[in-house]
Amino acid sequence: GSQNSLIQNEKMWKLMQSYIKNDKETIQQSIVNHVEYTLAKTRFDFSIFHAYQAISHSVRDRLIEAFNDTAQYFTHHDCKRVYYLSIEFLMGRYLQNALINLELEDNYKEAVLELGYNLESVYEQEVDPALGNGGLGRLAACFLDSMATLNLPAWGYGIRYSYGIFRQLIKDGYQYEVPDYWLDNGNPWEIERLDVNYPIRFYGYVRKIHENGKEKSIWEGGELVLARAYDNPIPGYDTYNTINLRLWRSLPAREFDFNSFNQGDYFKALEEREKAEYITSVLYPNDSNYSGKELRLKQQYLLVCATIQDVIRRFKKKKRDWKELPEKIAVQLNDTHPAMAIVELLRVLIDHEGIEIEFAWELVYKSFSYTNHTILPEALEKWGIDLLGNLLPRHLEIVYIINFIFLEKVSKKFPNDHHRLSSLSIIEESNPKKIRMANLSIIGSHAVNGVAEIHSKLLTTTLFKDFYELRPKKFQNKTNGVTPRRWIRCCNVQLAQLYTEQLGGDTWVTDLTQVRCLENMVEDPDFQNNWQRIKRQNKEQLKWWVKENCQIDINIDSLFDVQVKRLHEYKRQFMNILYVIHRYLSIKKTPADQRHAKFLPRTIMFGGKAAPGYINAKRIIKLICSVADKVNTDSEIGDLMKIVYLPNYNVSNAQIIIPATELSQHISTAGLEASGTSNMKFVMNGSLIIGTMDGANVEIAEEVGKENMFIFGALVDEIEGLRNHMRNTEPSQYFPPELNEVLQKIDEGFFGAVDELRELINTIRNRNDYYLLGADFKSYLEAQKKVDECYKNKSLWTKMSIRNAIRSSKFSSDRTIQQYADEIWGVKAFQIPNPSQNAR
Ligand code: CGF
Repeated sequence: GSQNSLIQNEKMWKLMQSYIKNDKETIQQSIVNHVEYTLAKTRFDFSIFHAYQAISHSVRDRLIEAFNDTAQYFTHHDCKRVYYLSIEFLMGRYLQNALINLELEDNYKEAVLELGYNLESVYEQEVDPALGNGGLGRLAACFLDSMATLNLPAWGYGIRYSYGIFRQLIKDGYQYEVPDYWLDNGNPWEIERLDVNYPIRFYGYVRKIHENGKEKSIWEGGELVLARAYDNPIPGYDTYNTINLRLWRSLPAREFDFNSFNQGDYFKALEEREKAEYITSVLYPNDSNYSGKELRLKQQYLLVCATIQDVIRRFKKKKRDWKELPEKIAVQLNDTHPAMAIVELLRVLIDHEGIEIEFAWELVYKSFSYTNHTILPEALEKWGIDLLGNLLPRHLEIVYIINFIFLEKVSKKFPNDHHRLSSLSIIEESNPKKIRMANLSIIGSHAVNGVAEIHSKLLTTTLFKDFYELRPKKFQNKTNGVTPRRWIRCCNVQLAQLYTEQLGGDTWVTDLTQVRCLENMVEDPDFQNNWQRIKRQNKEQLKWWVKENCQIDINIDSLFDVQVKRLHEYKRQFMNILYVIHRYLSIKKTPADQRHAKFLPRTIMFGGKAAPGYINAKRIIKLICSVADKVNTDSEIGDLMKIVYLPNYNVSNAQIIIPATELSQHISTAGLEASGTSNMKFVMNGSLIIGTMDGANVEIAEEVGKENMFIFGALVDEIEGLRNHMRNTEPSQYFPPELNEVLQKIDEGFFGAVDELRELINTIRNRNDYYLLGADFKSYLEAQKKVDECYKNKSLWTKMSIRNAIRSSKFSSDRTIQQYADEIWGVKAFQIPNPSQNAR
């Protein structure tokens, strides 16, 4: 209502209440207005990129209307809100997604065409905002799309890095990392909030004072910086609701230190201020790997501190009792990176609001929940107490208090169980001592979840076993999901059309279970033909992409076999390329006139970034590229086999790669891939999976049927036994002969780069094959054989492909988010009424 409106002028208020129209002429006029007045361009200085900018600004205007209305609606209804805290959001391009979610793509296509532009080419102008490393950040992005679509009163909070994940160049088989200054040409999708700035303190000391017979802690001194808000509207699909991703950027604090400016060294004093901007300047390029750098901790604390201030300000807008806090907020920690929020909220409640610690702790505990994404030891965050105590002295004190209270309770339940106490403690008694962020997250949360059944099970039986025994009900599973908007509707337009035609409408986009109804079409020859036609067109598109970006001609009739994901030893790209070498050697051994009868043509594509400091991952890239060089130039092989390293794998090229894939590889050592999410995207787009019983593959098998996948390899319960066997056996005996032969070839220098490739193969020889390539190789070969057999039978393959896609509805992030909302957050949907016929 307008009762509290700060806008007193009737006329202005009335004008603000009208909406932009979406007819062709109005759209065209708004684009041209932006060309003239936002970009100040003339006809002599105009490119398609400027067209992209103007179009985006006109879409943004429409987003902002919905965004403002949604925010007001939530406030008006005083809804319980979800805050999704994540150090990464891997959003991908906005324009197409925004138009599709706003249901304006057709209008814009037509409007823009008349102005001389093809909308698809305009899409290509956008930089891919890549503020994340891989699965974890992309999951956060899919979740935002689902939260908006499900009308949940939710906001994401993250960091506005000036440099996203590096751009990967491949030269002479090596990865080069180029800084990704993605803001070079501005960013039409964000709204800078000049008036939303929060002070953030680092370092300093804690002073104790006594007030009314009580001790009080005051954290002061040190350095202050500001965190400024940048809002990124997130439209839901088939709803007017538009939520927000609020990203923080660090800036120098306004109140500067007169003293230092007075010392005469004006430039030195300015330099100090520049340092503040550095905090949010770059995303750490590690996936599933922890880096204990002070700057990283500063990033985490900046995110947490600004967010908690924002959350509390919103809570306090209305006069109410603190006990209502957990009824009004649910804070989800996407992994442990934002876990300091637990301590920060507690600190604010006790030090600033004067709340007793027991009560404050109850409020915190009920408000927070934590998602774990990995059991890899190298990924678990542990901050040295020196580093933490220096940067955040009051927080370290509070961690000790939390730990003390917690361990006291534990020792009452388990007296004299020192082993248990030390495993549950937040403090690791190493030298130097460390703060275990996972323990802090579990203790400070009322719910803890893993990201796939098998992973959640492993958490309660291994990594968090002792916590589970303490409070079994706290532990849940929330199998990951991906948004069908971006991963079907946007990236596979033809498949989306086929679904819409067959199902007589497009409501499947928000209810993916509907595509299951197509089960009765699996045997239909027309449907199969359509299916094949779509796959072929998508393959055609990827073929052009490869030609353009890799200068390699690939055979459209070959099987497109793809492994794209971060480079990591546990993901076993290494095993894949070793198999490829085996296949190559087998072809070479076959007499030339029999080769085509015996081998099916395959194009094997790899893609993914290696963390800049991860030497073995980089060696794997080198091996892949060396083998590619050899094979692709071998005239005896021709188009029986091509190997491609797809450079700079990111969200926008994933949108081309995934719909074109026929076989995708998800072949991690069992127990090590928490879930995987690209496996879901591939299946949704009709790719078959060759994979191990790991992560979400297990549940994919349950849904689509094992007979429609190529499952191989050791099961998670067999891993320990196999490792022992491996350690006690000579590699030459334990490796199958096919593998020995391949390793021998590399060792001989057949693929060049012999020194570094020897280093690489030594990581699995000498009884240290930790990821068990040797143990799984044989069954991998067999699975590959089955792939070839199935692919020979085109109709069989097509049917399997259809079954994969139409049985994948469980893996929509709408299902995942509904479960979070019901089982962890306790929040309801609030759908804002569509304001007018005009608006849509
Ligand atoms: O999170 C991951 C991915 N690497 O970002 N983990 N982390 N940390 C897991 O390894 C994936 O298996 C998982 O799908 C993803 C999102 O939960």
